[in-house]
Amino acid sequence: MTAGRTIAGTRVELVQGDITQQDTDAIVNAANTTLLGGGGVDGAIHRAGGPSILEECRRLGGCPTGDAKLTGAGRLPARHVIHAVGPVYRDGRHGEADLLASVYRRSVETALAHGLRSVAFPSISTGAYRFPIAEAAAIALGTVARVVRDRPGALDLVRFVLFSAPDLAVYEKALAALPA
Ligand code: AR6
Repeated sequence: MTAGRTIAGTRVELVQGDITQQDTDAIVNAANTTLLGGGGVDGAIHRAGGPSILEECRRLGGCPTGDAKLTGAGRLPARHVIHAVGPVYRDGRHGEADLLASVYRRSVETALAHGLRSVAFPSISTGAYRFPIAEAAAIALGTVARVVRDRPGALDLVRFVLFSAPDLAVYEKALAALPA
């Protein structure tokens, strides 16, 4: 079963799965400031997408934390990859929440700037970067809801792709808690 809500004309969907298999206009990569690859989502995307993504990333000259940059998607079913750099979580007192909100907002804005209509996100910063997932889910969904309300109907679909059933359950709870 797919959980979801429609917010200002945009379907916000939660699924358990693999981000590399999504056929949305763009998938979002949980990247680092070098944009030169890594483990987790980043490793999976470069492995499945092939070398053209890294070739494009090399020309981008990195990306600051809280921001996002777009490339093609190589052999992936998606058309584009939005490389988004979430914060490393230290203790919650180093601007982590603002930076996580920023990375979701900038990712959606990047999709809109390129005329894209559907985007799939992983749970940014909650793996290697250790952001506590309940707080991260509330920030992710709250930020996306705000951005789509500001641009009603500009996007058809925002899908969150959670790797595990427990992570999906956390996002379902956060989605249900969003104000109408
Ligand atoms: N599809 C969907 N979700 C996945 C997948 C997948 N194929 N693989 C892992 N996850 P992480 P971060 C989940 O570590 O915390 C890299 O080295 C995973 O279980 O990928 O933002 C980068 O280069 C977790 O819930 O991203 C950076 O250096 C979530 O995706 C650093 O890790 C995010 O985990 C970024 O760390």
